[in-house]
Amino acid sequence: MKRHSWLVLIVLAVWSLWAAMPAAAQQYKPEFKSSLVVGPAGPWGEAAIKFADLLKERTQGRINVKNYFAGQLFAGKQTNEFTLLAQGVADFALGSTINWSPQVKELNLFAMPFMYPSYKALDAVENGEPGQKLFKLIEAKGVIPLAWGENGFRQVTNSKRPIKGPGDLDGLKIRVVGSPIFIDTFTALGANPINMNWGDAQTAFQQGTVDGQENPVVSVITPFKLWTTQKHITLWYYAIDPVILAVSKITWDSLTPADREIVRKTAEEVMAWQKKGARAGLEGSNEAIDNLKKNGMEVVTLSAKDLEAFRAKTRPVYDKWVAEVGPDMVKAAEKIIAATK
Ligand code: X2X
Repeated sequence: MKRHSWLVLIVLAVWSLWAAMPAAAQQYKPEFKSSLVVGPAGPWGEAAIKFADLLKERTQGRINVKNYFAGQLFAGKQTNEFTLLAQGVADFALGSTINWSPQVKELNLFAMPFMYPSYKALDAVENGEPGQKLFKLIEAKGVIPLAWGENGFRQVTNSKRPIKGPGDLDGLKIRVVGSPIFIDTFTALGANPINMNWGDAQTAFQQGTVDGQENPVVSVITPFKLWTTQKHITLWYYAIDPVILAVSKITWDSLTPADREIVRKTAEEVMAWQKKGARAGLEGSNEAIDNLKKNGMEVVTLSAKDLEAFRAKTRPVYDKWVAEVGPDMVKAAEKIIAATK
């Protein structure tokens, strides 16, 4: 053999050894970016911190996740978060299904007005066939979902008046996420929905350019101290908002199988803890609601008859969105929910 061929052989041999070496021995990038709409306070942000800490510890620092809170990573619209994740601009995200529903329209299953009567119904849908199908749909778009978590049941607040029936929403400017089902729902209720990022909404409440908003009590209303701008809250449980901890497929593929296992297990563990946190003071206790009152909010609770009036007004929105989400998926969820009643 010529000297030249020997050289080629040696290079090939060294290269194949390197390629076969477990990636753990190779270097991952020094920082994995994780996106969040909210800040570090409350169960949502706290879970992101816990996830990053545990991953670092369990991988001896190989996987170093940095949380970019308050939408720092997407800069533009919060409804772009899923796209950034699919592109690998964000490695991880702990994101709301609402923000991802423009890209994965089946996720609107959780925003169908007045669909979920209880946590039990929600859990059954997430853990059942619809939940599994949603994870597959997300994965097909380049994002690996790791575990369900929760923002919570969304309640409406405003600075103007108590909302006891659909008529009370007439003309109120309500900030909503830029996901079309919310525009439809609030339009049907006679309100004036305004699409805005969560970060911008804080200024709008302070300046009074919008009157109200809708978000869960423990995960958002409390950590953001919305009582400083919003006097009234109505507990109407009109939509549920799961969050999902997910990783970009690009990032996932760069990890060793052993590290993937650590990531998945840690995500499941942290998100089970997160879900409990999102329900604390709401389920089996009134603590979270009492705390709103203590901070000066006036709380409206609704009778079954009051709720029916809201449901009737938004029925055409529900019917329209059955087609968007997919009739089979909605039917499967309706069946599961009926069985939990
Ligand atoms: O923007 C919102 O309302 C929030 C924080 O709940 C979501 O990210 C959907």
